[in-house]
Amino acid sequence: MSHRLDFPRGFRWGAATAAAQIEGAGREDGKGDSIWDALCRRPGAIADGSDIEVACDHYHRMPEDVALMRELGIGTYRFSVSWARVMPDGRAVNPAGLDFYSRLIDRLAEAGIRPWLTLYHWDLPERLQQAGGWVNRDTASLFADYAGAVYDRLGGRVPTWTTLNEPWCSSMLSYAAGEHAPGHADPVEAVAAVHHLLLAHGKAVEVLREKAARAGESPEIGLTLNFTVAHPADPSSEADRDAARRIDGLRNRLFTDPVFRGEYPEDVLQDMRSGAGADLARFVRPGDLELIGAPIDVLGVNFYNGEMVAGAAEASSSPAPDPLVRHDRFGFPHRSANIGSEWVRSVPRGLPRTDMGWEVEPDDLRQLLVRLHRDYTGPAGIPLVVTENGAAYADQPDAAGFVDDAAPDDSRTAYIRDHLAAVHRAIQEGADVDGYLVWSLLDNFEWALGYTKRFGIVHVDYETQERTPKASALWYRDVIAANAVTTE
Ligand code: PNW
Repeated sequence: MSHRLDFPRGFRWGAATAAAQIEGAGREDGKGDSIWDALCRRPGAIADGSDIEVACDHYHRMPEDVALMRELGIGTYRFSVSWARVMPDGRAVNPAGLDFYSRLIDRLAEAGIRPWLTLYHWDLPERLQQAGGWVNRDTASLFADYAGAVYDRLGGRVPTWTTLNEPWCSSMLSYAAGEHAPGHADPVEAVAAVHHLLLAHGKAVEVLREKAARAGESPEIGLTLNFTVAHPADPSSEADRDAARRIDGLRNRLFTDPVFRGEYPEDVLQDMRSGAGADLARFVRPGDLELIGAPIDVLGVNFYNGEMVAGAAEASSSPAPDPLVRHDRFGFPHRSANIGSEWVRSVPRGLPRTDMGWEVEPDDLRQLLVRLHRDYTGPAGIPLVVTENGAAYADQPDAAGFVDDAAPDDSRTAYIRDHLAAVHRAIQEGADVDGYLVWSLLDNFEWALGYTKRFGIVHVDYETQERTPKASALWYRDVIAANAVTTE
């Protein structure tokens, strides 16, 4: 029997992308290099040796992409602005860079699509990285200047603003794990980056609020975090429960506590300090936490997967001094992102996985949303919006062996459907969830994995740049039109 799950009236349906992953036009109209342009030039850094000079060529095909969204009934489009396009050296405004986003917003308005603007989706101007990047506290102030410059040009036409996308990734994967740009593997740099990113968020919120107030506007302002749900492998084992507490702390509470409570979680600071000598508190100055904890209007939730974790096996319970430093074939260091808890093991749950190797367990999303509402956003009276959720699956050939129009992609449709059902359950359980944006509109540059993973509901042929909606896109169009999901 099939069930129709109706979503609340006014529920926001949409799709998300990010500048570095789709735009291309790496050097056009005065754009400066970002740290991802630079990382792409480093041999071995990107799995398929690719770069982002062209990507999905969205910079030139934007009108076509907006028309496609309109056909799919997309109501909200979350995109990011490239700081290095707007400020090639991270400081001085390049009006031609802002022109592109101004045109995009005009097109969206014509198509009846609400823009949702993310200021930082990982593409720091390379010039600022040369001055230390997020390890340098000055970057937070420069980010506030950048936010102000974007508001000066686009404010009033953009109802929703996200300061940062996933600061966990731009600190831990970028400065501790060595995976994302700038590709460093130093836990002390990573904790500095955590604090300076959050400070940048706080300073940007302050600037945006000031500018909006002066213009008599009241946009929604928030940030987007990525979350995991950490389950102890054996709930009766103290070591496994401690492992789950540590991962929840590093991935979730390290960001939600300062933003919603104005304080860092002491247990997490202690884990990082004693386990890796990385003392985050050393970077905190008076007044910082007041800024970081200032009220926001919406929390963006990016969710892909949860995990089951276990403590160290007996023999290795006192970890070696530098536990997980690996060097890739080019000699670059990689390290665990779990600062001070490097020895925590991820234990497979025997669930199906996407092409990212990420386990599929939609109920983790229900648990996450209910918990965030209970512990953080409910008391603050603000809504949650799922700002990213989706899955990478390779193209499935049709019966004749061809990958062509509306290629069947049942796995992606099932992933989105089941996660939407989980969102629906969370709402029934009282979580205030106001929207869902699928990741991603288009197949695109999946960071260190290059073009090898396809997250799009729309297929991109990288030879011809032809866009073809996959079956999941057509299915999603019907969901949006019905404001409902039908499950088996
Ligand atoms: C997010 N992890 O990245 C980003 O916001 C997107 O730009 C990206 O394409 C998408 O998810 C898919 O990866 C993440 O290792 C990257 O846990 C890595 C992780 C989480 C999110």
